[in-house]
Amino acid sequence: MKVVRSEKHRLHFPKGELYGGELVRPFECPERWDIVLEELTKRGYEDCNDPDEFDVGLAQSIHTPDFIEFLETAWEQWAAEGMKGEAIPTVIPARRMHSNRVPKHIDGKLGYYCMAIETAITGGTWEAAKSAAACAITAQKLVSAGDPAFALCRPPGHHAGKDLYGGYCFLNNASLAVEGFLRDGAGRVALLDVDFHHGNGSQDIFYDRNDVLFCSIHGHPEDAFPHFLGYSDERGIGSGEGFNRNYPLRPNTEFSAWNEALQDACRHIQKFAPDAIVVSLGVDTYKDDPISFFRLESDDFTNYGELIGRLSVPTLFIMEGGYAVSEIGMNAVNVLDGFLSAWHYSWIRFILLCFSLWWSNTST
Ligand code: OKP
Ligand code: ZN
Repeated sequence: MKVVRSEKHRLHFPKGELYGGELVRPFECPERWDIVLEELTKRGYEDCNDPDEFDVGLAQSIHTPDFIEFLETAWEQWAAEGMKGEAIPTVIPARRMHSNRVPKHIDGKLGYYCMAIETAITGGTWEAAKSAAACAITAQKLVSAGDPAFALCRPPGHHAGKDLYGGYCFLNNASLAVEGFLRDGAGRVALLDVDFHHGNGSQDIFYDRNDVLFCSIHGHPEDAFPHFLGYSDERGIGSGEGFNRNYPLRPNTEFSAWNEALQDACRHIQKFAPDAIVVSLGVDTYKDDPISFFRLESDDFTNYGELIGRLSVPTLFIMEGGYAVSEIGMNAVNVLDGFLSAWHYSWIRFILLCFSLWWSNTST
């Protein structure tokens, strides 16, 4: 399995995240990336630094052009207004206000495009977001060429919608990869989101489509961020009906119950018979995650990686969340190790099957 990553992620690191009424050091920090890379190196994963260029055309097929332009210019506009801090909205189009007119002033624009205001935009944010998206697409190409891959994306992406940023996300890296697979000839792609938080952005992007099956296992929106999406009755719309599956789970969910949800998702993925699977890999399901409430242990990550590997479908892993920083490397790479053990095993089985067919042919 090859790893694609970019040092440019460091260009995005706001000083403040609005949390508990205070501006705290963001949970989504560069050390997360360092620790995952360190663990990958330790366990002998092949490192491909430097992704290809960011593909704007592809990005425009999942995000609106006005949103992309906003991300590109937000910091400039904010700075031009003489604002002293990092760019955070203060006004959001709530019920019965216009939510379809893009305001001219940057304060209005930020509110228009934002889904959660903990996420500040800084001078380096756009470059970093593009580099994460580029990693996802470069890794997708490796998978299309026949090898499983891991994109060590930072900032993450699954909360970013067609024209929404927030929840630490700007461009939806996993959805871009899905679109990349389809563009390169896949007929159907499954997007499996195992991050603790509901992938509202990915759901938004593919909600009316039947060529992408989206499955997400996450903290129940009654109890957890992003609070306004992720219920089990959200099943897709129009021809997308039945191609969106949410598994909201309650506080203190242990691996056994979590794994049942994953097994159900895997059954649906199998029935869907995708040409590729993209996994939104957040490891904030870990028991000691500081902002989440599931109870997975480090070994459980290996275990469910195997389950994904047994699907025997070309698979791309995209890094999303995980905020127990010192354990993020172990947990994320456990999933990859588990996947690879099952993946290799399924190839051995396949070769043995071919051999036994050949043997029974020649011996009769
Ligand atoms: C991004 B990803 C909890 C506040 C939650 C935002 C969390 C974004 C998670 N009190 N703040 O899905 O890991
Ligand atoms: Zn998360």
